[in-house]
Amino acid sequence: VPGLPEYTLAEIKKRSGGEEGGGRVWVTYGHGVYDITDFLSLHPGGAEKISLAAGSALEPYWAVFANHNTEEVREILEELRIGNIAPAERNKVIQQGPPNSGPYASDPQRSPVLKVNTQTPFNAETPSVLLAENFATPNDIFYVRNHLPVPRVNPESYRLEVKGEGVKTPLSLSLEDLKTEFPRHTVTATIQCAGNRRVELNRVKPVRGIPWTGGAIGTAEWSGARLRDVLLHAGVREDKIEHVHLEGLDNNPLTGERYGGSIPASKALSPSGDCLLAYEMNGVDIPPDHGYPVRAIVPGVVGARNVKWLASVVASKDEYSGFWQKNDYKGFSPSTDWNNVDFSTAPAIQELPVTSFITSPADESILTESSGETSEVTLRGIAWSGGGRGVVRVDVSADGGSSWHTAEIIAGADQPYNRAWAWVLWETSVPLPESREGRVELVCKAVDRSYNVQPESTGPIWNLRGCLSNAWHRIHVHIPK
Ligand code: MTE
Ligand code: MO
Repeated sequence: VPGLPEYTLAEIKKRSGGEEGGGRVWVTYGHGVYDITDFLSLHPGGAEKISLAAGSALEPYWAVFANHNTEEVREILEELRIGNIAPAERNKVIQQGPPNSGPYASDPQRSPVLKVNTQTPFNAETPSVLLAENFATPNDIFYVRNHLPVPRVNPESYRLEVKGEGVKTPLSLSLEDLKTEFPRHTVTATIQCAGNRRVELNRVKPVRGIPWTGGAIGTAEWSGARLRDVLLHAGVREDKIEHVHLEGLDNNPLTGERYGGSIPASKALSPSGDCLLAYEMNGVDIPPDHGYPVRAIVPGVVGARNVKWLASVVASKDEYSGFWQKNDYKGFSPSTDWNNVDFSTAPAIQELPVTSFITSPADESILTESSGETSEVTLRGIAWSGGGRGVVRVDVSADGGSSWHTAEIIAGADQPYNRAWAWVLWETSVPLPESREGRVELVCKAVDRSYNVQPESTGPIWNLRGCLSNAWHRIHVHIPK
């Protein structure tokens, strides 16, 4: 559109939100610049979701929420146009690129929708307000937890080694072998990082680790060969092994140490364990960040054992001896500190405990009179438990836990007994207390199939490494007087 003012990308960022922006929200689409401030409260998906794009391009959001890219939506947008992107900047890629040099230079491009914690290695989470938008998390916005540079693997020369004292016939499988010699099996499973919700522990006392909020969790439909089938094909000696090692191709550029871990042999071999050597994520090749061409899927087990870029599977009497199995990803008493911690005294985390999380409204958001939100509030979220236990109930309270409302499970309720690998999505409306103040606390807690419940507060589960943070989730909303 000629005749409109031109803005650089930096200016657009500056003018959007914050004090300098004077509370306005600008976004770009194509070459256009749009002031969407007055549209925020009209957005059918709620102001908090559209606000994620503030100061940046809409395309990456529309790539994951494809229902937006319609004539009608583009027309609404065009009415809000205030300018054009400066010509010199029009071809800037709307992805997050890796560094130009160094060990991380061949990392892939990523969607700017991801909330980045560290660039090298790349660690980024799904914005929590988007978590419960889809039962299967779109690949582009699935959280990424990398310890090392992403290995770039040639699918032609790729081999998966299956070996160890516990197999009679070691195998060296190509990607094609894996796809054609073993039945294809599909599992919908949630993966969660041991450190998800670590920030909540940090508020008690500082912990070491990436300060994940609630978005280091995601659900996908994974397809591949069953780990059990492959181990049986290799003539596994079931009674001779205790552990199955899973080692990745990614390695430390300085020490050469590879990422790896192990799982109990009983889990790997169980016909109802559903462990996969997966080559597809949500119906496409596993993307580079998530383990192309093959990753282990160990449903119900902490993210750390779902080893990506899988190089080898080793059947063994012993647990894997690498750093991430033996000296990390373990839980300790709140009184254990870095001076007295002895990692050999605690078992490696495998199955994760029950958790739940309110994804909407966003923490500290303001409820509006116009949307009828000030007498009751609609909450939405996710809940999940490890070990296939599944979630049987989610309770929500607007009065600090004196009274509870049981939420409706809106997706994922129907999962097999003891094989409920995926989260549930839930929703409920809760009346707000009569005598409410300006700021109201909303909490949720889930109950799993074993009737395990979440702890009420974070203090008693605090641990120096910030793992296993699963207390009642608490958010605050503001109600205008
Ligand atoms: N596998 C390899 N090879 N290297 C890694 O750094 N990170 C682990 C696990 N598998 C990791 C890995 C951790 S800690 C988690 S939480 C999950 O992968 C994250 O999987 P995602 O990046 O696909 O979400
Ligand atoms: Mo993790």
